[in-house]
Amino acid sequence: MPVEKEKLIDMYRTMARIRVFEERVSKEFAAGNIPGFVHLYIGEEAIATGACANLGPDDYITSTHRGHGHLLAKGGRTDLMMAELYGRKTGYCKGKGGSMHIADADIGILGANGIVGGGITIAGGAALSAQMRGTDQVVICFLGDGASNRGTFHEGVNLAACWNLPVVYVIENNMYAEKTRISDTSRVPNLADRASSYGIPDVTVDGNDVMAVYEAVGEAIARARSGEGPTLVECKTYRWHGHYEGDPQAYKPKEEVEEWKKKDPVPAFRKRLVDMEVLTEQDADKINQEINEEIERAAKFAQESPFPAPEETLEDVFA
Ligand SMILES: Cc1ncc(C[n+]2csc(CCOP(=O)(O)OP(=O)(O)O)c2C)c(N)n1
Ligand SMILES: [Mg+2]
Repeated sequence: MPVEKEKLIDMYRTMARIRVFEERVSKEFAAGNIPGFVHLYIGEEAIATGACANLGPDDYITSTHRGHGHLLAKGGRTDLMMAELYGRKTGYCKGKGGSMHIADADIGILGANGIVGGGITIAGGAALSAQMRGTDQVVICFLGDGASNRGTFHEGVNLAACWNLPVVYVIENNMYAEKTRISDTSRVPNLADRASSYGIPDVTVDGNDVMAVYEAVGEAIARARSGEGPTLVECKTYRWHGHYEGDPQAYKPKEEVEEWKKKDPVPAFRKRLVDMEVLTEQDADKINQEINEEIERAAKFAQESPFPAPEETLEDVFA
């Protein structure tokens, strides 16, 4: 089915927003303006964008420690996210959580997560709740190749399969878990092949092709919404930066990084939309300009916001 022009433009805007947001975070982190840890998604933008373009505001996602892209693609706000990264009171968690604790239940973001594989069982719970309430809501559970080796993956996917839960598992195979290559920790060439152990469908796609992700996840979501249960979608991609900002990355061959940079998903999608005459070069430049201004405003908002007061430290710790 042809995708509406507005939707395609929106997807480009989302990819550009993720890229510019994270480039700014990288710069501010290096300058010492952002405390704690940040794990950047640069190079993987097509996955969150293509997957979440299938969701409505009532649907859910669970995210990871590398979550900025997922949160932005589901409608998270750049100003509140930036303020949270800066540790400011105006941030999503009042500056007390940082990158890995950002959540916004009002728009179905069930949280970034510092526990690798932690979202898998949360996604199952949200999907079970949708099923019990008889809604047509679905859940996308984002996870890494490393997380797919965790016990929660087997438990969560198996139970979701048995109970036909409306969840789509999107494995972002960026080839590394911290410093370890997936080829050292898995003997299956496609992680999605593991779906056969659970009796659910699987698909492996080019994770740098936003339309391929959109279509594959779209089919999986249609199945989930109509009560046919979960699907395992594997998206092959690459993380351009270190595991965390500041990671010396001695374990990554330079040529490998250069090869993947040639497959940059953001300009590739821009070119595709220009070739399809969905956008002109001028339209695309204008979008980039608007996004640059938005991120500039978000950074300024964060920088000018106050830190939480020491006496607020224990507020909101228990719900
Ligand atoms: C349960 C658990 N084990 C280990 C860690 C430490 N850790 C943080 S990220 C990470 C690697 C995750 O790799 P992957 O799932 O492939 O995600 P990626 O970082 O590549 O996006 C590890 C081992 C953790 N946070 N939680
Ligand atoms: Mg990984």
